[in-house]
Amino acid sequence: MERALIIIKPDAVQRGLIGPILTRLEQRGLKFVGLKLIQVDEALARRHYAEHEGKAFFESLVSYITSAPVVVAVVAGKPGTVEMIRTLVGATNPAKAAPGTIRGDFGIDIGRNLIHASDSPESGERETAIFFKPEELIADWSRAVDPWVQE
Ligand code: IDP
Ligand code: MG
Repeated sequence: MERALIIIKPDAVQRGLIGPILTRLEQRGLKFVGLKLIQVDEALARRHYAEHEGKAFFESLVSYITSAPVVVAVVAGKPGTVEMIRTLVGATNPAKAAPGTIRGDFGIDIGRNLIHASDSPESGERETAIFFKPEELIADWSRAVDPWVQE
């Protein structure tokens, strides 16, 4: 199984896009194993985005992600799930993201790109552990619809 951490970022929460963005993931057939509304503090933001420390946009990224509540979620699925979610999310810069992707349908600015999704299974594990305690995840629930989504 692979897991991806999803963050519905402050701009999307403020714009009333929690539902539409979750729907994109849900209607694809993806399965949530964790979901909550939180306020990210500076320490958490710096930890999550540690790979970008020192880049020109880093400080504005920290202030963006801490500027209002976010929804964090964990999606689990078979190998390839993380890559599939990245395709669904679209290019980092919404101005260049393909129509039909979340960023390509809802955004226009790289500094307000609505959603985070883990970029590899390894990142998915690292980021899930940053945002969720093990007891907050429901790893083993089964959906009645599963056999209709996956052969
Ligand atoms: P990703 O979210 O598509 O994985 P990353 O390159 O990992 O993109 O960058 C992390 C986040 O940092 C982006 O989602 C975006 O919010 C922000 N960011 C990246 N590049 C820029 C930039 O050039 N200007 C402003 N913000 C940026
Ligand atoms: Mg990234």
